[in-house]
Amino acid sequence: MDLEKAQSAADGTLLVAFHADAGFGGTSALIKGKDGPCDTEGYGLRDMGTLEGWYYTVDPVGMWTLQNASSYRVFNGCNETIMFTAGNYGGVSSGSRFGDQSSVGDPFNDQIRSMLLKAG
Ligand SMILES: [Ca+2]
Repeated sequence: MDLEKAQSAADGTLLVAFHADAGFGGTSALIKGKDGPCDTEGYGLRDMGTLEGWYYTVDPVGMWTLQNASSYRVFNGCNETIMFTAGNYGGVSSGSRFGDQSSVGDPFNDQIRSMLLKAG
């Protein structure tokens, strides 16, 4: 991460923290939004393989955490989330989940590839 991106990440609003293990364990990746807390329109993580255009910080293990996410916590109004097993909101949809998810369960375990987040 270059300095400019790091500064931007520091200024963003924390939306979601993904963890590699269930129960909010293992390595984590923090995703931050450019437009403040979640509202009813919310945010979309279209491609969790690249997160192009997003502010984010990850541990030294890097993007691996996102591809192996097994739990996540939500912040700043992003109470409602919908997971997808393919990019661009394709594949299997989880339907609306509310609040922190200590275990995303199959078929989403290690397979979240895109996500919608909003105020629910
Ligand atoms: Ca995992």
